[in-house]
Amino acid sequence: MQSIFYFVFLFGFVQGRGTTCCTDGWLAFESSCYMFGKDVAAFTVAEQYCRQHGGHLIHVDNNHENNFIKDRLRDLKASHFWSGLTDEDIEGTWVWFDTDTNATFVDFYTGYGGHNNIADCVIFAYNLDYSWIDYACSSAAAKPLCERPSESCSCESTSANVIVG
Ligand SMILES: *[C@@H]1O[C@H](CO)[C@@H](O)[C@H](O)[C@H]1NC(C)=O
Ligand SMILES: [Ca+2]
Ligand SMILES: [Ca+2]
Repeated sequence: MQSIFYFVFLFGFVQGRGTTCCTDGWLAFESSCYMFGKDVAAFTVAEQYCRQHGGHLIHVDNNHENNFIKDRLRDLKASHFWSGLTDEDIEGTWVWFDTDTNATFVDFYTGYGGHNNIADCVIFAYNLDYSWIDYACSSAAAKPLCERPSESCSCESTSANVIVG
């Protein structure tokens, strides 16, 4: 009996550590959760949608995150998706909407992401294998791709409960 309790404790501990928890409808990757919206909208409407669900349009930190997202998009979605990247304030300076910080990583398709005053928001372009292109923010041409931090979760008690039950 003692060893069973020990096992339950250990299992719960190991599961809880490093396990990313996301609520239903959100996909876990590292310390974030992602949701792929179902309806096309303009950039600001897409950002509002993400906020209503506790997040923002995706902030792509690095190639690792970008590759993960592009793989998911290839698997599942034949549509453009908005990221949270914009050069609306200073033409040609790409800034993440959630943190108001300059981008350190970008994945623009060749010929995009330069100076184009009518294309100030960024989509994952499905016709270009989900490389990024700058696009008119007001165009209802892409679906929201939302990101929010994962919860520090109740996986421990959940998995322990499953075993005890
Ligand atoms: C962001 O980039 C612009 C243009 O390259 C630069 O002028 C500005 O100082 C940068 N901001 C920060 C906080 O690094
Ligand atoms: Ca991110
Ligand atoms: Ca622009």
